[in-house]
Amino acid sequence: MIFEVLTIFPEFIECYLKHGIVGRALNRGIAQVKVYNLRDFTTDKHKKVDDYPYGGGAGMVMQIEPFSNAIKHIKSDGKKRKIILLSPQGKRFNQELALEFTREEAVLTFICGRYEGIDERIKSFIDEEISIGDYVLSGGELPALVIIDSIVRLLPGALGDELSSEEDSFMKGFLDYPHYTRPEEFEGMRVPEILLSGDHKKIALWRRREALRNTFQKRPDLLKNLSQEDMKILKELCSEINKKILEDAHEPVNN
Ligand code: 9D3
Repeated sequence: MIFEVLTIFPEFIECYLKHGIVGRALNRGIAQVKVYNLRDFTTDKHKKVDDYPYGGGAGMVMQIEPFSNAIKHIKSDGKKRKIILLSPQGKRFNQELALEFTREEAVLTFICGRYEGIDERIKSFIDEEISIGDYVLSGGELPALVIIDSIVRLLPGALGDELSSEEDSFMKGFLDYPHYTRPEEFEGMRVPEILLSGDHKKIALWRRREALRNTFQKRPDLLKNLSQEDMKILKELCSEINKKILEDAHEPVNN
């Protein structure tokens, strides 16, 4: 899979992509990221990419010419591509969209803006507009990295043996279960006994239960289309929780 990023901060993109799972996947050739410096597509000696807004107001607006030059240059290889503008006004990115992009044949080209935004005429060059959520960032670079990271992890061979995507799909749509490593006891807090038992079936059931508990308590909006088995576990959890509430209500009060 081929990604391209057009930005005034190419080092920022390259730096992130060197490390971790994505860095390794790129080294293995599972995906490729080409980074383009917008300033290389300016024509004045100051490599200017922004100017004052027509109509006045605070801040600067990114000019259309460097983007136009860059996109024409990038497109000149004739490959099929999807040009994606990162913008707070875009369609909200999520895991489902990440999965859809893994099936994309075209090169994905991300356009990153800075300052107050890009001249509206950028719209004539783009195929999609994407946001990563409702919070204000300083530009499109982090969103481009977020999207590339989430897609590359899903590509076959990107996750090593230590992280099985089999497990990922087992827990798909749920929050995670709690994790523990050595020591067995830390400041009086013990690792749940079941995890030390070596009984893999019981451990799998416990993890599923705890994942369901986490999801039910923190993100009930994620609980839909539960299997019969999960529904049964959830009902047990609910009666356990209700039992605790009743017990607490019968505690003598201290007054
Ligand atoms: C403070 C400026 N804002 C006035 C209402 C508009 C604004 C312009 C440019 C807000 C953010 C940005 C820069 N952000 C992005 O380019 C961006 C972004 C984001 O800020 N949040 C979530 N997803 C994205 S994708 C691109």
